[in-house]
Amino acid sequence: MFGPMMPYICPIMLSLFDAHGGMEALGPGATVLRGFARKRDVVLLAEIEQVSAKAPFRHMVTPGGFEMSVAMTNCGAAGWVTDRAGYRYRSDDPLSGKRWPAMPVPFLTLADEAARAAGFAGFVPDACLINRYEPGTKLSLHQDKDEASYAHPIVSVSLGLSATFQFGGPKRSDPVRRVVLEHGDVVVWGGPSRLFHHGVLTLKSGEHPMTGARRFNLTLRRALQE
Ligand code: MD3
Ligand code: FE
Repeated sequence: MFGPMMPYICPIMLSLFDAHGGMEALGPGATVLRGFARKRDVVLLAEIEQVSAKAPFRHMVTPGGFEMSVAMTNCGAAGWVTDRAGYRYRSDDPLSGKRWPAMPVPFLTLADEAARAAGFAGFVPDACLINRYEPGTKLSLHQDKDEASYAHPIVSVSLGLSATFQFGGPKRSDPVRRVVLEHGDVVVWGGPSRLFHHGVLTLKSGEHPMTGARRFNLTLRRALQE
């Protein structure tokens, strides 16, 4: 069957590699897994819909009093919020007073598999911030430092319209790299990169077949305990 001239393609290796279009190192401990979530897009978008039916997307206010252009909601035991009192995690949604919707199992599975592929085995997030971008919205350069420990990686999942992501260094003034993140791309930020500055440039107008004129980003974090 597989004679000397017959190339053999191992189906197990194939199933591993078609899960993503490749891996790129972005920085120390930061890895892009191209297309890692693409095959799960229908399920992930349905879960976003379910979460936002219970905890609607809203524009939060920064401690300085500015309304964020990106709309946000959360699922999991802890949800990231901002208002005039500051940035923090809360176990309840300030809009309803109820706990955030539970973390969907497909989010947990994806977080674990992506973190493992990037070299961080056993990642169990307790917080998922869901960001919704529309054309004209952006996220200014910042650090993620509201979590109890920085020992865990962060897993970020891009869905819908592409965006240009900015990734700097430990100082705000460090030079930034720009990376285009497309539908299905997953980035794992751990090690030294965990505290690097990052942001998303103003979303350009466009239409995505599954999300219309929108980009969604899941940011899976371990916020509460070590
Ligand atoms: C790099 N969200 O919600 S996640 C955020 O596309 C946030 O919505 C972006 O930054 C978005 O805080 C990007 C990617 C990300 C998350 C955490 C990081 C990049 C990071 C921590 C350190 C370095
Ligand atoms: Fe961030």
